[in-house]
Formats: sequence, C-alpha cells, structure tokens
Amino acid sequence: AAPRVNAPSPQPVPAPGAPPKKPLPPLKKKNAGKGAGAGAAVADAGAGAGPDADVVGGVLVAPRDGPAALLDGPGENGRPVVLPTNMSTDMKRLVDEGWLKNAFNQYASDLISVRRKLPDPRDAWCKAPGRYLPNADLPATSVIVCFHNEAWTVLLRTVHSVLDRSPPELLKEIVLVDDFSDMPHTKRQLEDYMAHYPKVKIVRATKREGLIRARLLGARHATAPVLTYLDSHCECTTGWLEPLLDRIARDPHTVVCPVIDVIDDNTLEYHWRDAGGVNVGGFDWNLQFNWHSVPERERQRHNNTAEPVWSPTMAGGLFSIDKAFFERLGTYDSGFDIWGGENLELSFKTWMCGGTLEIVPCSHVGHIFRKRSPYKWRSGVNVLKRNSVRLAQVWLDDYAKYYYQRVGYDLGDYGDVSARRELRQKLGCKSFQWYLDTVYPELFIPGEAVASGEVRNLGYGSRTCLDAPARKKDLHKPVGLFPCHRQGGNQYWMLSKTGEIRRDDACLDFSGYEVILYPCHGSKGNQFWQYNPKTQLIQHGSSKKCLAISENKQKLLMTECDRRKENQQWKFANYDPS
Ligand code: UD2
Ligand code: MN
Repeated sequence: AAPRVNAPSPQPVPAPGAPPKKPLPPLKKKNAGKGAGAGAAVADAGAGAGPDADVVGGVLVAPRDGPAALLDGPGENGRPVVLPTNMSTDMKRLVDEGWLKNAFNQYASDLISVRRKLPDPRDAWCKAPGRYLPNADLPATSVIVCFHNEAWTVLLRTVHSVLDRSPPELLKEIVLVDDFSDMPHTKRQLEDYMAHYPKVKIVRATKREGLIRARLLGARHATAPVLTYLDSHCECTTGWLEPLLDRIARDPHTVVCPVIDVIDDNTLEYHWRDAGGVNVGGFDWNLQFNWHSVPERERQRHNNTAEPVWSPTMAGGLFSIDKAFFERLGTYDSGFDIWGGENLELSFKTWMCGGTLEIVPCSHVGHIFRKRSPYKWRSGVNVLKRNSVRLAQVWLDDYAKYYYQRVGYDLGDYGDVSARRELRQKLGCKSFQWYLDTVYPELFIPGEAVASGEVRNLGYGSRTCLDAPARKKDLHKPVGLFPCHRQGGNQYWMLSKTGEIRRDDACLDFSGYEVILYPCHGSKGNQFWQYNPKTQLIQHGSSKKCLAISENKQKLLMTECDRRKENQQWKFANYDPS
C-alpha cells in the first residue's frame, strides 16, 4: 500500500441511538434544544437522544455552539457528523460500503450539505486592509481538480467550495479531469449537474493516466495565467484564493501552497490550525514527504506567524503556480505514473531552478486525509519506487545513493530519463548540494553517519538483523528482529557521529524496559549508543547495558556486557569512523 500524506485526526464523539433507513435529505430549519451538546451532528432517529438533543427529520443535532447553530444541518460550520453505534444492519452495510469504496466515511459526507458553511480560520493579520494587491491587479486562475472514482458529494463539495469562496473575477474556470473513473455518477450525472455551472469544464481521460498525467491533461485545457491544483476531496475556506494569487502577482517564480487543514475521514469535521501551528514540508531518504514545524532560521525572517513561509517541499495536492513558470520548469515528468514523487520533483526544481516555494498561512483549504489508497494501482509494478528512482536519477546528483541504499540498490526498470536530464541542463539549475545547504539544512545526511545499512547480530548463525518500520505511527513500539535480507527498507539503519542508531527521524531509545523507536531528540541520554568495532558490542550510554538478541532470535535484549558472547556482537554495514 502507498504511504499516505497523513495528518493527525481527532477522536470521534460516539453517540447512541437508532439509525435512519437511508441517507437523509438536507435539513430544514428547526429550533429547539438547549444546545451545548457533544459538538456533533448525529444521524439518529431519536432513541437515546437526551434532553439536550434535537431530532430534526430523523437527524439528531447537538451542536456545541448553542441554539443558534441548530438552524443548520449536519456538519455545518465544519462540525462533525457522528453516526450512532447501534445502527440497523441496512445502514451498517451502507456505511461499510462507503468506507470500502472511498477509505473515508462517504455515508457521513452524504448527510452534509454540498455547500456547507465553514469557520473562517484566518489570522487577524490576514484581514488587515491593503494586505493584498487589489483583485484587479491579481491574475485569474484555472482551478484543476483531478479525480479517479471520487465520491459524489465529496467531489461536489470541492467544486462548490471553490465556486462559492473565490472572487468571480479571479476564478477563470474549474477544470474537472476525470481520470477514467468507472463509478456511475462520474458519467452523465456529472455532466448534467455541472451544466448549471458554466465555469466548470469536464475533461475525460480516455485511459487511466494516474494523477500526474491527469494534471498535465488539465493544464492543457486551462486558459488562465495561473494554475491552481486541488485534490478532489477538498473544501476551500473564505479568502483562500487572494493570498495565494497575491504572492504570484508579486513574483511569478513563487509557487504557493495553502495551509492544508484536516477534514476528518470519519466525521468530516473541519479542523484548522492557527498560524502559529503551521508546518512546512520536508522529506526523508526513502523519498517520502513529511511535515516539520517551521525551523528557527525561518521564524526569524518574520514579524508575524501569518506571513508566508519558505518550505523545502510541498505535500503535492494543493498549490498555485504561474502557468508560464510551470511550463518553463518542464511541468511534471510525464513518466511518473499513478501517484507519488511528483510533489518532490516540483519542489526540488522550483528551488533549484530559480523559484521559491512557500506555504501561505492566510490561505486555508481542507483535505480528507486517508489511511489507505482506495483505488487500483498498476499490477506487477512498484509505481512509487519507479517514480522515485526517476526523481533521484534526475535531481539528486550524488545524493541519489542514499535512496538506492534504502531500496537495496534494486532500481528496477525506470524507463528513459535523458530528456529530463537535458531539461535540467538547459535550465541551468543549481546542484542538489546547494538545495540541501541552502533550503533544507535540517535534513540528516546519511553520508555524515559512521555506518549505514543493516545491523547484523553475530549470534546463533549470524543471520539476524535489527528490523522495524520507522514511520510516525510506528514510533514508541519495540524494535524487532528479522532474518537479514539485504534489501534496505526496515533493516536500513544509520549510526550517527553523535551515537544515535537511527532511520530518518526515528532513534533507538532505551529507558529501562524495551528498546523502542522514539523521535530523535539529539541530546544523547537514552538515545546514546557506543559501538566498539573491536569487541563489536553496542553499549547503551545511560544504562551501560549491551544490546543482544534472545536465543530464539525473536527478541532484543539489554544485558550486562560480555564481549565473549556472540549474541552481543554486531556488525554495522559500511562502518567507517573516519
Ligand atoms: C498526496 C497529495 C496528492 C499527491 C500525492 C502524491 C495532498 C493533500 N495530497 O496524496 O495530491 O500529490 O500525495 O502523488 O497534498 N487521482 C487520479 N488518478 C489516479 C490516482 C489519483 O486522478 O490514478 C486523483 C485522486 O482522485 C485525488 C488526487 O489524484 O484527487 C490525489 O490522490 P490521493 O488523494 O489519493 O493522494 P493523497 O492525498 O494521499
Ligand atoms: Mn488527497
């Protein structure tokens, strides 16, 4: 499965009650209730509804904002929709189907107006008079939304949020690119619906292109000077567009991203972060995108947290770019298939070829972050790896090797990249070294490590390696063992000069119980390991114990150091302390 660009999601508020038979029509106004409920609109026929709750057309509304909010339907103002726990089997089947097809709660979405209101998440700084160039001086944009089998109400909500919250003079058109969907609603139904909205153009791919070529197809139909890309499960908030276009008007080499707020995949609640909580994009040597807080050196460039911040990379789905600049950069590598890597390609070349990449805290767009990919990928090819190898081949110079180590140097067939290399040559772009030094100095470079690769134990046949996934969600779990496979991946570790055993931002950490992965903190302590290449012991700094494996080769142990014991001896790949 694909790694996802995830953001933390909150806990849903459970509510009791019996379910309605089918998705309900939009609500009519109704007063009642004392309000101050669970902060959720609850689909419920009333059973179990307490005195604080209000049942409207079979739907129970329990808003947190008091009686005034009862004038609105489920999910209004970005509130969560919580389905009852004791659903009928019919309803449960519909809910499950929705999850299966979309990897989010489509049933909940279907209860919410496709034109629901959202809170205004902007900082006061953003609303100061004269903050942006007047609309007359801003370029218009084409908003391009690519989709493959998107849920109907989610797709419509994306489109309506753009139509409703963009100044008409700045929105030239919305280009909906259907990447060969086969859901019934993506056919005539979509055409008929959009016939009422003359700004919406529908473009259909004649075969499955993947999101990268679908975006290129959209660009060919766009007529405005600025392109704005959005995923097909987004909601734009008030004033989202002007701050983006303002940056491009001032300098067309600026590529801009809104703050991506989280629309909960289960309740569709809209969560926004204030300007102080804005993150910037980075990546790791697996060429995975990740989020970081704004680094200190960047904070110091600003007087206010709502000012646009430089970001080493973008998440990929939501951004605006001057069309001519995009074309000059050679748009995307059209050899990229389905999903992944294009965000780093565009990020690297924006910086390396004369542009800047910013996150604009005054612009907020929500996105449904999913935990898995709901649609079909290609069979028989590792699409993401192929895209990443193309990316590394063209843009990473000598640093490509750090990615190759991670995939065990097995590059597979990645096609022809000569045209992309020529493009880089022709544009006279800077080196990746320059990019790392100037734009992303925080990134840990494996070359600065004392050792990198597998960490092999010499006990019980010398076939056991340290093994653990190190994604965010795997942190705090014990580090495991597995037969050595020499393919990098979960067995790729680095020993840093400062005595960390790490992969990306995850460090081996021992606080007296089990050896776990923990975010690297850089202050030694429980993350300090001393490797002695002579004895081959790995001794833990604060506990003075040594890392060992159990006789069944299943478990890591921390024991009294004994250099005679093979199960305490380890071999680091590529050990070079110089
Ligand atoms: C993130 C980006 C996404 C893209 C991806 C890396 C955000 C919020 N999202 O993944 O835009 O950059 O990383 O490639 O930054 N789609 C197609 N055809 C396909 C597959 C997908 O049109 O074959 C559409 C899909 O319907 C959606 C968009 O492309 O609108 C992005 O796909 P996703 O939502 O599955 O990707 P996401 O958000 O996990
Ligand atoms: Mn998405």
